[in-house]
Amino acid sequence: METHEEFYNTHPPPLNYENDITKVENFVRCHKNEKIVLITSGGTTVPIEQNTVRFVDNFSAGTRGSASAEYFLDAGYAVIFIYRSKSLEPFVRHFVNDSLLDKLEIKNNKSIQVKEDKVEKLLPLLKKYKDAKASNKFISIPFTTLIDYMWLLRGSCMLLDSKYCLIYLAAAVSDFYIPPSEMAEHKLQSKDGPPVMTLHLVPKVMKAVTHNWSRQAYIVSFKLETDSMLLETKSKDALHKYKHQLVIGNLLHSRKYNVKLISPNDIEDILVTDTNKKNGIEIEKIIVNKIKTKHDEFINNI
Ligand code: PAZ
Repeated sequence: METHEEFYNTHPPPLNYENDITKVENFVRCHKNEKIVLITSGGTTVPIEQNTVRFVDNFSAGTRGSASAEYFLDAGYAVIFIYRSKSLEPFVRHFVNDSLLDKLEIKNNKSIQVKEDKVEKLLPLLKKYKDAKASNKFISIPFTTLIDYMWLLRGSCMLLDSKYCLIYLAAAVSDFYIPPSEMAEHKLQSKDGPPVMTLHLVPKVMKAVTHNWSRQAYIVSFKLETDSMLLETKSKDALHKYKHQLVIGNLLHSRKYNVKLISPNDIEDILVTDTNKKNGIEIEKIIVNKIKTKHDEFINNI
């Protein structure tokens, strides 16, 4: 398998990379010696043509990452949100299922206002969002392809090498890709018959995060499985291999109400109860509160 160094040597950065990384650099400078979290969120695309019409994708909606971003802001963190373009974003996520236009009304044929019954939900979210932006506590940077993600991850992690930094790897990143040099240049044509292509393994960068790029930071990664029999073993293996401070194991179908927090000396099962659900408590709130405590202990070297 290709090493991560080989990967970066053979795949140039995306066009907007310099701009994006400068944005992260300025943000980190502004929050020196404050707690900062880098959140990755959503899936990655794997194009199958250079002029991309089609790509391989995955299920991730970005709920975990976008909800967690809101709770990290509540917990006092400055948040860098790196997300798959068009996946869920903090604050906006609360409105994706209902139309924005249905929340507005026209006043005197001249101006627009939010309908009275929608204000109760919209106002606190808008306030939190505006506060986060006004205090420069939140930036977001979109990516689309696996290669975009790989560059953003490395560039950002290299700027986050302090014990005050938390890296929260919630994105669902493809394990396979097609190098651009092996892709068809133009849209594949069905008249040419079923396409034959070889997917390559993406180099494992989880280890590089801890060992090369952000050695001082507190690192949390997620492990997704579909077979409950594998979850604990695979999460422990990941913890052992990558030496992250915490691995959070989750299963595809129960990920919204059950996760396992796996640290070197402890396994904690988190289950959102029916009462929690009724009160609108999301699992990310519980996860973020637990991580905040662990990160504080890490900073204070307890
Ligand atoms: O984005 P989402 O809320 O639909 O799903 C979250 C998740 C399952 C992608 C995340 O919790 C996770 O496990 N991410 C890592 C996946 C992996 O590479 O194993």
